[in-house]
Amino acid sequence: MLNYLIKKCKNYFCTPGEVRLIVYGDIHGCLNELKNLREKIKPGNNDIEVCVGDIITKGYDSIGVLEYLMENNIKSVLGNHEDKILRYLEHEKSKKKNPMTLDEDEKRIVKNLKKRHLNYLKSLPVFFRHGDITIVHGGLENRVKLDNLSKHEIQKVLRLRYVDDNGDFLAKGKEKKNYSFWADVYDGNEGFIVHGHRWNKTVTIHPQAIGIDTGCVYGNYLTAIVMKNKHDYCIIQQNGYKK
Ligand SMILES: [Mn+2]
Repeated sequence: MLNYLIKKCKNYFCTPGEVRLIVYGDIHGCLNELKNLREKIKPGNNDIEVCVGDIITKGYDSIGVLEYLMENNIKSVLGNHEDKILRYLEHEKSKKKNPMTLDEDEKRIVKNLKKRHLNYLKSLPVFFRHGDITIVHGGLENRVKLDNLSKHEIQKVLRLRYVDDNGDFLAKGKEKKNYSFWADVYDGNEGFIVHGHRWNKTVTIHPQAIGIDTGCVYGNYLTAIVMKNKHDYCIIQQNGYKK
């Protein structure tokens, strides 16, 4: 399937005036890989570029990625890693001891975060819709409606991997006997979903969703999906970060 998509891509040109939705998988601070991937795609003025979240942490240049996304008018949805930094900073405002702890990398990010970076992070939405395509970081339970998310449901959208046989969220490590990857049972009621969060060696194609986190920060690939619509898209990849 993937080979077919890549072959199909060889003659993939953007005709003038056409709008393409370009979605990037989890970048995790891998600035050069993002630049190289965009060099291959050559986004046009009409294209809309959106990241699936987890643009920062783990990689070598999180602040550089934020700066680059802002400079190039690239949007993102919120990932669990951006959310963690934002929640940590909210706790810092209070006089009580911060209940959250950060690793060294996260501490460095917080230290170097300028006001404009913070504003960008605060502006990230939980989901992004473009026609019948929806972008979220983690995933969606069938009964959940994106336009009416509770605080608790937002956390699940950022983190969802597996659901039980009732279609309910299972926390990481809590997978029971009869569980499914959410996208394998997703009914499409909130559009065709492009997501990240659970990385895989290859893009994962589901009936009503596609997963594009291919573990760039773990040395695999950074993936972009270039979409004209949910039936007409191609996958473009860049080698991941090698230590
Ligand atoms: Mn994630």
